[in-house]
Amino acid sequence: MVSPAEAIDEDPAPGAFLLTLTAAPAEHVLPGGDIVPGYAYNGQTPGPTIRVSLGDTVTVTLVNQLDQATTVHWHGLVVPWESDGATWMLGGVAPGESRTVTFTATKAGTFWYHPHMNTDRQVDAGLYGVLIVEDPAEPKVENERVIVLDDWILPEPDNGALDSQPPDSASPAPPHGGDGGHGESGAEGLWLVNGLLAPTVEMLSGQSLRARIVNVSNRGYVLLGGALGAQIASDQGLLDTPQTPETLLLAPGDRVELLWSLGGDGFTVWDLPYSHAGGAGVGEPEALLSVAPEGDAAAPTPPTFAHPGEAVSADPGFTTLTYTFAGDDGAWFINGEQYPEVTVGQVIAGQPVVIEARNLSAVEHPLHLHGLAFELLSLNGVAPTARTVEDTLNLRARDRARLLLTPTEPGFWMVHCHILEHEEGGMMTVLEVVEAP
Ligand SMILES: [Cu+2]
Repeated sequence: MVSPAEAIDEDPAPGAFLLTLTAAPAEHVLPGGDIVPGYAYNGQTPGPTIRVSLGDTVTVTLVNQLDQATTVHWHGLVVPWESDGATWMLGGVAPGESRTVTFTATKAGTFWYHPHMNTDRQVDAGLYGVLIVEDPAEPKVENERVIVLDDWILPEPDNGALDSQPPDSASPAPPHGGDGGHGESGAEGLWLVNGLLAPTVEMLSGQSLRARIVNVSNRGYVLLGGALGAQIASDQGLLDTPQTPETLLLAPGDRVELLWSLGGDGFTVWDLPYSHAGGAGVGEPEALLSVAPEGDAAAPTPPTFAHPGEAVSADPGFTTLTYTFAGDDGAWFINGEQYPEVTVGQVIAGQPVVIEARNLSAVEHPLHLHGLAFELLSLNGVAPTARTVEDTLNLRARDRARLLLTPTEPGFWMVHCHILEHEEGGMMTVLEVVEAP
């Protein structure tokens, strides 16, 4: 399995990355050969991986060849708010139109991009891609794979029901949206890895591989298990302290980076049964991908990254904002409101903010903040064992999380659930960052 094809920089000058990103109808070829209508960026799903260096100026012209308005959002990056792809006060890019946005890559890590309009349908239709910001100071790893996880409902071989389903002309819906075969939140799907079913990653023994894993599913959770190796990064780049987790939950929107240093033995990464209600999940583990080293060289010493090593911050004790997630199928709320009829919160750039997020509903919600990375101070009163900086945090039923952040970029930022059907169902609000007086 290879990584998705990378975007080619249209500006040869160093320090600047220029890209034309065209959203257009496309046909997806599923494992087994079925072809389903959908959307794609530059003709590919996942879209072209945008790879830039820390400090680069990134300029992207979004060309809309869809039959509906769209935008592109840079998930996890702090960008000028007008470039963020949210539709608050700006609206979308109409069919046949284009819009150029620019930002500076200020944080190294694995990020992704996707539309922020009719989001559940457009992402489901295949509009998503990965954005990597490289820090030139980081050690080079011999191998790297961008690993995009999306869950699809594959057509039944004998009835072709999905083939015969005419696409909704306003928003084609490929057979997406299950829960990776696990959980109780809907139809059964299968996890595809870069569009492939249980692919094999080939590499040489005696080498290391940096796996940049992104869950782009609308609402599918994946519980990674198996020989995961070292976790070196999460949503917002390198961890303060590398971890060796036995399992890793990736909620919709989450990213993780793993480092695999292999001898002659291969291994499989599994999607383990996961229960959205707590306790043990039901079902069998499913193979997500396998790694098959060639040769029998000894496992190398993994490269060493300069993890910052900062300790978990002390809770300053005040609460700036509270976000209460509530609702059930059909109506989803933050603080009793539904987007766009929301109260716009306000915080000041450069001043510490503590957000308390509570999930009063019976289902999980991955909280996502635009333009604002946050440190998890505590979950249900318990501080994490290691400092973790995220932009997407899963809230289980009844969870209460406290988050610390210092806004840097003035503007209007979306705060929402990254289960895209919940977000489109109103579970989204706006936080304004104003300049210090
Ligand atoms: Cu939700």
